Amino acid sequence: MRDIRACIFDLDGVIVDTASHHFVAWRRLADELGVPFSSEDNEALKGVSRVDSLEYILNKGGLVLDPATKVRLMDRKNAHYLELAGKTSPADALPGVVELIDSLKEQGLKVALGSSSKNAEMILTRLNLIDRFDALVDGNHITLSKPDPEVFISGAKALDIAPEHCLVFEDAQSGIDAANAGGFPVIGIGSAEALTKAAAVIPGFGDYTWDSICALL
Ligand code: B16
Ligand code: MG
Repeated sequence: MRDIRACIFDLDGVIVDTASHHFVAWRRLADELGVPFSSEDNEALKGVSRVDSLEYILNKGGLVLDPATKVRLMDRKNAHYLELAGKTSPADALPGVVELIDSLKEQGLKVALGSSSKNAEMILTRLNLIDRFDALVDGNHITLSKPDPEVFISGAKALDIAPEHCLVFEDAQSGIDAANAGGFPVIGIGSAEALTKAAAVIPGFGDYTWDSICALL
């Protein structure tokens, strides 16, 4: 059995389903640019930073834009995203996640956030969960986007716990790849067809206790 001393949670798709808001907001921007944007494109953008997501859409459409226009487009996408995600409330936490975090804390494990999102603190605050985290690393603190392991390595450093003892929960392939690159054990949240190279993939936390998650490692 692995010696897990902390868990690092991704935000979008693991703690709350804001991925659907990102999808709606990126699709509206892509429509305005005349670039097709499918749910497969959205899957590829999960865990990917705002700027890299815009570059993906521009590349797909063969569009070359100046830096100021790119900033304007990202601001517009984010404003639309905030209209949708700004209504997040504690009831939006995904099934089982609050219970899992509480049971980790009761057992003396540390809990950190490892998200690419620059809106992570706002969302955690709206979920009423921010005080439960021992460390927060998000898109405002990192220079390299997942699949680079920077976000998780920073989280482990903030907790002062080695990566091998920090279990990552991730819904995006880019995040699973980031965890593996940093030497973290990782559990995928979603479908085993969409996610590869995780120690295990579970559909969500609803049917799992901490003990049953440990048994998967
Ligand atoms: P923002 P995560 C990621 O969050 C999302 O999965 C991804 O779709 C989004 O583009 C990225 O955050 C940046 O978000 O525009 O809010 O800074 O899954 O790493 O928690
Ligand atoms: Mg995610």
